[in-house]
Amino acid sequence: MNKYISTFMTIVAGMLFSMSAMAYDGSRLWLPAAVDGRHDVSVKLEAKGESASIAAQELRDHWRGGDVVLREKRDKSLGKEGYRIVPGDANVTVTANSGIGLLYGAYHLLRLQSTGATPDTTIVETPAFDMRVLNHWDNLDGTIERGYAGRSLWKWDELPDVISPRYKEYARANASVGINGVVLNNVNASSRILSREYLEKVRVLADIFRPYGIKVYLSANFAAPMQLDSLPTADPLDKDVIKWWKRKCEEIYGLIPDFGGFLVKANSEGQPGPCDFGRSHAEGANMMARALRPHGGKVMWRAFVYSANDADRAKQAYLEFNPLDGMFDDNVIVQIKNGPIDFQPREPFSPLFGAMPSTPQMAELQITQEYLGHANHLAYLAPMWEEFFGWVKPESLKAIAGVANVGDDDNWTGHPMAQANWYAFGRLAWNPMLTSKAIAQEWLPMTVYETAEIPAGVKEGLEEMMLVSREAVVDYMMPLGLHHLFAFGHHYGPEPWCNPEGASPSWLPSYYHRADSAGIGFNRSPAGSDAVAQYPEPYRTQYASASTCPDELLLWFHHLPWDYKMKSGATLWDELCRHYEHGCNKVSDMQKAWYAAAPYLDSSLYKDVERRLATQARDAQWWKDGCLLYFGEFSGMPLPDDVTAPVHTLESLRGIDLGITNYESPSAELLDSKR
Ligand code: BDP
Repeated sequence: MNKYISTFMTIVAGMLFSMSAMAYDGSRLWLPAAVDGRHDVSVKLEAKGESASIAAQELRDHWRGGDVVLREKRDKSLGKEGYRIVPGDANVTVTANSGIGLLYGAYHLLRLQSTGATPDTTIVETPAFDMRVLNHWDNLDGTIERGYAGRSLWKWDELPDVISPRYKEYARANASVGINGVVLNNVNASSRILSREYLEKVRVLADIFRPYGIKVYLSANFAAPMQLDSLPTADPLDKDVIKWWKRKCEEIYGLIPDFGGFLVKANSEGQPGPCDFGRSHAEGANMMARALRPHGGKVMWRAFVYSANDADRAKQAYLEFNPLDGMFDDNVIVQIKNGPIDFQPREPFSPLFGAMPSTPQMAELQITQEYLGHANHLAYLAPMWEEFFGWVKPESLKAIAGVANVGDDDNWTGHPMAQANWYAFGRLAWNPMLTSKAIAQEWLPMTVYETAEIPAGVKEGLEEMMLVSREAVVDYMMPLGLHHLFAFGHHYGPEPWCNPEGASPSWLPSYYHRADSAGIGFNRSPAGSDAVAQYPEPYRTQYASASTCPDELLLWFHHLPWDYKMKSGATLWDELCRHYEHGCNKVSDMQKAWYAAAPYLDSSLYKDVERRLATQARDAQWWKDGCLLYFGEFSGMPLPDDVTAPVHTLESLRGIDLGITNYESPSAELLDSKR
């Protein structure tokens, strides 16, 4: 062991110890704790600029592993943001083409330190995607659509004069995982964000984020010229409209020279768009792209559309966008949700991926847990994203976006364990080949363990708890390819029966589960809606027949009789019941793993997660009872012997109305009072 590594190891132990002495409020995230003033590391900075200075300061404050040289040096293979770390006997050298590359390299070193690893071989890293973006669904009034961690971080009323220290902390957290773009506002966008008044505020945030390598983007309302400046139309071919966007872009770039561009939700769920004026999505996107082009900006144009051009909503985005392939300007990127419906606990990949070979595409993942138990349920999402990258090759994508789960709660994400999803999104955006296990093994010791002495069994228990959590949610909410069984509006609990007056059919659970006395599931086979035809081979053939369709997607693609014989030999009904039971059991395993870790965790963290796991366990039972009692009325079959009896009645569950909005997670007290 060389001198450098041995110093490193002694110091790591000391640092982990000092970390344990700090009170936990979750605000530290996975980053090193505050400076303890006990270090004597020399950091030699051979680079200019603010990002490089931040890199040097981070290491001076937190690195305990020996002397470091940060050097800016031309090296084509590293690109704009990559870095090389070379450990030597006397010091470790980080090289990059830019200050931001050095900053990423510095965070890499700190990550190694916090996970107890040593930089003993050369490390070369470059990001898989140039754009790694967080989409905030934050409204200008401080609410967050589908946000469960308090109110918006952006204090619009105080900006531009009052600057919250959290803006910088937020930028630092993003840079530490390689996120380099932030869309500040909701896709259901208020035009006001493009007014001069708000752009002055946005400028302040952009200035704070810039040294951390983060570009600011804005969600733009397509009708902004009408709403802000009373133009009679927002027709993308109208010359005054074209001029309006051109001027608006000039104004924006005058304030924010490295502005990233626009994210646009057009002609979707009531938002205005080019189709209102008889124009196509491509005509709308290109008009905005041309206004941005002279300044180097991009348009992220969402493909989340489902106007009824087919009876099956799962086919609609493809039908609308596939014919537009090749018609978009090259600074437009079509942003596609991972699945064809809407961020369900499990969906197959959207067939639009790969179906527009001449159009840059990006994936939109949802970090906030709109459909996975809000801030009440522990659901580590990296396994879901790993599954997605198993289907959709990262090389086929130009960029990646995640709908943020961040708010102004002290711990940023509501559920303390949901920080792992923000972290995992960033890490996967940088390197989509990382396994969810490897990411959990980084995040846990950086964030959760209190001492280096955690026994191996307990540590593995916590890793397992995270790794099984998403599948547990799938099992107790909607296994075997079922989807959208949620309560109306807030999407929290089970309401497979829900049928409010005036709702669009494709917002109703019965549209998706199609349960009747003959069976359950959505027939998307060639004999049904034939959505399978939109998939490339080998998936098309595989999904088309129930006998080859994987169990976990079976009822997504097939409507099958209750006594259909599954691959296991059990009937569909029995297997469905067992999945619900299994999901509930997994939550109690998660509770046990957490309990076993108690002596090694900060007590307030322990109690917070323990309380949320208890809510999750009760919710899992609610889901199981609600779904099995309801579907049982159609199947007419009894629960198999190995599945425990419900504790609720269907009647009582049908009567539950949580009375919450799109902006909140129900409290444990509310849930207890309703069930
Ligand atoms: C759905 C949400 C809704 C969003 C919409 C979108 O329920 O609040 O506005 O997606 O992505 O998941 O535009």
